[in-house]
Amino acid sequence: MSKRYQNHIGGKWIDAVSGETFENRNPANWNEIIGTFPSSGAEEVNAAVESAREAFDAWRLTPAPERGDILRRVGDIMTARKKEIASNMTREMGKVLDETMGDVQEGIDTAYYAATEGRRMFGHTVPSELHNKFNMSVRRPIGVAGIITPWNFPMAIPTWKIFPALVCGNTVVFKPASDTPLTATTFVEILIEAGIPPKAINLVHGRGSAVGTPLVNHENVDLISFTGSTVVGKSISKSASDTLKRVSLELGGKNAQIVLDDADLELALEGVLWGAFGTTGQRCTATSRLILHAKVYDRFMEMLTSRAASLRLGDGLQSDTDVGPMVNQDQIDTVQRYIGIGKDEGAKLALGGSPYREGACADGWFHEPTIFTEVTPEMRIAKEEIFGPVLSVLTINSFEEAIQVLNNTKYGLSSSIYTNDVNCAFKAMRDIEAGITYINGPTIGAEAHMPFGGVKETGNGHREGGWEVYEFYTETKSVFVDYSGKLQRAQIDNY
Ligand code: UN1
Repeated sequence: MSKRYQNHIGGKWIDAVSGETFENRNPANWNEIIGTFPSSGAEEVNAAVESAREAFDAWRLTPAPERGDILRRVGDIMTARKKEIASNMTREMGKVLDETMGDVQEGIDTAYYAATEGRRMFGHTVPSELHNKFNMSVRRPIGVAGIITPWNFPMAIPTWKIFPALVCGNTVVFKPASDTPLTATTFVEILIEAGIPPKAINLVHGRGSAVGTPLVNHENVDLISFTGSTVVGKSISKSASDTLKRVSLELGGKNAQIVLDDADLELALEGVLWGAFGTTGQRCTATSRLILHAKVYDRFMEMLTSRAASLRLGDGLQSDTDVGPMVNQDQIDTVQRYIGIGKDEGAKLALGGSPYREGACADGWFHEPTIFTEVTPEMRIAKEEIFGPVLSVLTINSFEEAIQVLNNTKYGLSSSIYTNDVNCAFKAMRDIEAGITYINGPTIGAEAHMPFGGVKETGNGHREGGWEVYEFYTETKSVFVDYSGKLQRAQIDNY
């Protein structure tokens, strides 16, 4: 019998009102059921929001440094349990253990950053235009935060959102992806163990349409932070406008790595392999396009196809696995659909192209690393997010053309350029339309203390990570203290 997990609402672990559950399976072996989880809906969301609302006053009045101290303990517990949490994440969503270890570490780094933010939360003091008057701005929590997260970074992304929300004094209703409910459950258990007031952190499992939609529409939810597809992000943005919620959206990407003719090709090769096929390509920062200078095309493609062909597919818990499974059949279907589109558009399939079911991979959602060449900028496989192990290769003849091709997409999350020409590197930093640019590094490599997010249809202008995310989770109040003892009319009595 697989273990039955619960929601966390109103300070208690409880089933869905209907008693219905859904199964969570190991993508490397779909016969293994990780557990069953409550299929929740609007009723559970209402109870969770009520609980978060009830906990808000006491939590906002808890000194911010004390809130930060609790998050430090969260980081300590995550550190002690890092390997165990990572192993369960690999079982639940498939990526290799090294990567799930990194995912937990990203959460730990975020915890320690948030802990110290409790001692900053800077406001401003500025002079008043009047005599005997004092001006300052202070930061206030906003209220109940609705947090909706994806399955590809099942620990890092919830921590990017929930730690800043909490340290700023907000309370939380957390709706994790239904492919990674176990990691979310462990995370909430740790928050409570560390001392977050149980009613301040609510966890509601279930489908996006059943749980996410009522959360977004709820009039007592003050903000929504969402990471996922652009289609869902746009619909969240529309619905949330009815209640004028603050919304932060981290959406799709079509990230490219440029390799110029003066690049260190060995280095660029390691970068593109890690960027395109790490996490089985299921990252919003995955390298989905390689923009390759014609002068090094033949040499580099030979190096790339031979290395990519030798990547070992398998269970992410096996130490010799390079590439784990995709998360579920839907993702395989999407990738297969795009491979069909690429062929129809006239691109050449240079490697892979099929699901993989050999040997130990027979009962898992594996897919071959896939490379398309002869891709032109107008093809859909050059412009649309695929979210799988598929790399589209485009050829260019100059730096200027490379930038033009890179920018030819509606997304703008991450980007990379390999060159030893300092002038090209600086022009790339200036001209690439993306929230993140790596020079001589792959398109992935976020660090907890740097802002993370994108331009164009990748988001709505907010950033996760670093100092910037704290702006999103607080509201500014301007405070004026008049110690003159008389009415002073601004702009009138002083001019
Ligand atoms: C995402 O793909 O949703 O550096 C987040 C990176 C990762 C985070 C990616 N650590 O790209």
